[in-house]
Amino acid sequence: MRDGQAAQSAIRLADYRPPAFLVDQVTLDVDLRETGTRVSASLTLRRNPAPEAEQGDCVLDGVALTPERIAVNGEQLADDRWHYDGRHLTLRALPDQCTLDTVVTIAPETNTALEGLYVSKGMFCTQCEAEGFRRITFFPDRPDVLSRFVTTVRADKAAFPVLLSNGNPVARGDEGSDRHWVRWEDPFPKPCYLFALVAGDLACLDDVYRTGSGRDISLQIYAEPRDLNKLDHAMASLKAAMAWDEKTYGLEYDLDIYMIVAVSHFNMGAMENKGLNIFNTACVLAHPATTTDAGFQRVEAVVAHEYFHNWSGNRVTCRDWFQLSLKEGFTVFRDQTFSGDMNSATVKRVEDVDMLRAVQFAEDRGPMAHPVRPAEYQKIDNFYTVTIYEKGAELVRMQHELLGPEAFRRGTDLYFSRFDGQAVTTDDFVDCMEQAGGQDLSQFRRWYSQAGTPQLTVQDSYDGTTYTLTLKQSTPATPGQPEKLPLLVPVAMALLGADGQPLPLSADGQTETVLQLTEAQQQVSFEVPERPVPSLLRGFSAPVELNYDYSTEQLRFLLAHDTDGYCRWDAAQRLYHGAVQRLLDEPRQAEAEAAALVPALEQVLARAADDPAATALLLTIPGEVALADRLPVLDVDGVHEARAALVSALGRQLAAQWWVQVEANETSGPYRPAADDIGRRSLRHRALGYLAAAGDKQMADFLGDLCRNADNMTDELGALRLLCHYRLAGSEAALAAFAERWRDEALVMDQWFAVQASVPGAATLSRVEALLAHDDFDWRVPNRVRGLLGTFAGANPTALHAADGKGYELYTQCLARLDTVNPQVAARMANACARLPRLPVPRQTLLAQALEQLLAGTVSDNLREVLERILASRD
Ligand code: B3K
Ligand code: ZN
Repeated sequence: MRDGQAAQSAIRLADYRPPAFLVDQVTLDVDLRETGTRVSASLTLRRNPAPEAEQGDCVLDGVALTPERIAVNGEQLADDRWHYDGRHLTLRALPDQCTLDTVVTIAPETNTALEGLYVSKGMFCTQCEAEGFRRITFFPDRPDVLSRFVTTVRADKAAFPVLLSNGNPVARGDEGSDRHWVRWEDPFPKPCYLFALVAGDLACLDDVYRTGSGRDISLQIYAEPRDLNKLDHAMASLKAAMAWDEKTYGLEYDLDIYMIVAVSHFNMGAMENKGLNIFNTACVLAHPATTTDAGFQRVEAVVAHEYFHNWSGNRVTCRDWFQLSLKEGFTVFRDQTFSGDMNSATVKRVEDVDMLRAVQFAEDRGPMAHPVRPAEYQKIDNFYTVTIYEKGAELVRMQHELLGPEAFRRGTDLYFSRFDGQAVTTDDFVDCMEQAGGQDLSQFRRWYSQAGTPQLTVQDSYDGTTYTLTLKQSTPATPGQPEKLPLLVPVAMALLGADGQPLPLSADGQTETVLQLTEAQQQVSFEVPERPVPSLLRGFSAPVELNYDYSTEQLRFLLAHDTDGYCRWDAAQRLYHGAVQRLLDEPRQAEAEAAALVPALEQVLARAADDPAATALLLTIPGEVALADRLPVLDVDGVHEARAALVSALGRQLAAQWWVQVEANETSGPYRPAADDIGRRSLRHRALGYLAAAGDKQMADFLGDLCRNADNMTDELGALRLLCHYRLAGSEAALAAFAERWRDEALVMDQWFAVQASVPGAATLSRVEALLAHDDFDWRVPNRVRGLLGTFAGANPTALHAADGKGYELYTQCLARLDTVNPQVAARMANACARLPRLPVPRQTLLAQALEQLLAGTVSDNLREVLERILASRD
């Protein structure tokens, strides 16, 4: 086992106790060197007076540090007063108040795990959440220790002209002729996971934001000089997010300076370090020539997300990592609402729900299922999941809906004022909502502790005057949680009459209501003059799986008439699922299934100009992974064939209309990442996709031209993807030309790797192997690894699950290699195997063998936790 330690045992929420020692003040001095970087730290320690706090020695975290000096109140500590085992520094008989001085050396230059201090393309940067600060210096590395930081950064002047840390710069100076230093002071006490440091040769885009109260904030976005022209969108997004948070939550920025730095080696999207966000280049750089529409929208969302953390996360932080969703679920809810307000709220809602249902529901069904507030974990890095983030956001959304916007805002005001400067829990958040809304949310709290996707089964009857709905809820067992209790499930609904209009549900004429389901089974009745079509779970009012036996006619009716954008989209999804399901039994019926869909889709297309973005979503057939997830046993090949046949038949039968959309949605003028243009491009590419699937003879030329001549990356990459996916004439030449054009743009090349890894079929395995050996493939760059291996393992079922097990061999070999470089990314990528128990034999046996073999070798704690959970899920 690496790390030279026994397997990590579980950490439990039930064992939480406040820390034995608090740190009021931290003075850091970081002397950056090519080798032998030295960190001097001075901590003002104070024994925690809280009676329930841990007792005994002062134990600080510290991983891979080489101690050079340990002194208390200025005196070197005798050898028998301290012990360092490579993970913890134990200090014996420490006075209740003292100053601890430590000096350690660290090796950022060899840090490929990208936790703590590391080097990315010649610049120093940090990633401390969740437990990276312990790789920089000795410290109680837990979020409930809040300290004031003063940080001095020293480095070579020519190689690292820019030296940054949290807060405000307060002093700077030279050190001899070739080195310099800058001192930063952060006035806000913070947990050490929000510490950041950057040193590099960086260009900066400067701007100023004037807050509602009239303060001028200096905004600075740093990147490599060559990327200076790709920062405008991030800056505009940041200013929009600052204004939105003032308007929507009454929250203003607090420091005088807000900095963002783009780095190319980064384990996830971005990090909200106080006053000094560090971003994956993929989430900050944007330029029409190199960035797709989705990329532009991602930059806007992530810039906003990290900015919103300044209050939801930084000013009010988490007591322990079990409370991670306190900051992440709430902040995702905030960024989702922001993006909806900036673009189309309906389109954003559908995209978010689509992702939640495809990815989070799958997580809930598999071995990694866990509650929004987990009760235990081994490696917290493995719990930055869609459950914590996206399901957590749904829990906040439900509270917003249950309370209504005004009471919710009173609740957030109370939360931020009551807990400012504190480290708190999800229960503290719900307490504020309960108080502000005057509602008892005790049953609602079960959503935080109970894992799994609730099943909501609805039946109805009509006796000529009374329409009765019977609603049942149950949550399936998940690992470690065999029994589940009923939840408070808000079910927004309407009843549509034969003319497509919603019927009044009560004497006051109201046409939509929110049922609050609290029992395992409940009935509700409405007096209505005709048998209605129910429009259920409007806006996706709760993260549940709705089982109602809609007839095909009812679904077509909802698709044509429902005014709720989510329900319309869901009706289309149900129609597609139904068609694919039937094709699995009757593979030759694709033309007939398509023909049955055509009238409904023609209606959708007739209204396309009203909302191209929503139309594109309505016309999107679920992907292979989502389709297969509906089946008890994963039929990878069957789903691929059925889906491909249906798309191709729809392509042929609606060919004329697809061409109309291709013409009608060509955007004119220079590229704009604005919602209306983005919508038109997405509908146009949807239409092109159908035509390519149909084998339209003009497609190879049309797409080849588009790929060559496009003035924006959305068109260029969209065309390349279709050329490759359908292996059209000219696809290899297009790939070669694309690589030639974009060889120096890393983010574009990530897409070039991804496109090739996504081509369905076992033949892609040899392509992936070849790309692993490509000069531009680099195991140390997570974006590149995600582009190639993440796409192959996560989005290409017919390659990963190739019948002879070759996909599993390649994949587990890659995981083993990646784990030696970057355990966090390896563990995340291993989640692609979580569907193991639903694979048919012999695939299940082949994958299990490959995983067991991997586990038998040397693996990190991160990867081991995931592999063990997956293997244990097999019956
Ligand atoms: N808080 C960070 C995530 C840190 C992940 C550490 N493994 C980004 C975010 O959610 O804003
Ligand atoms: Zn976040």
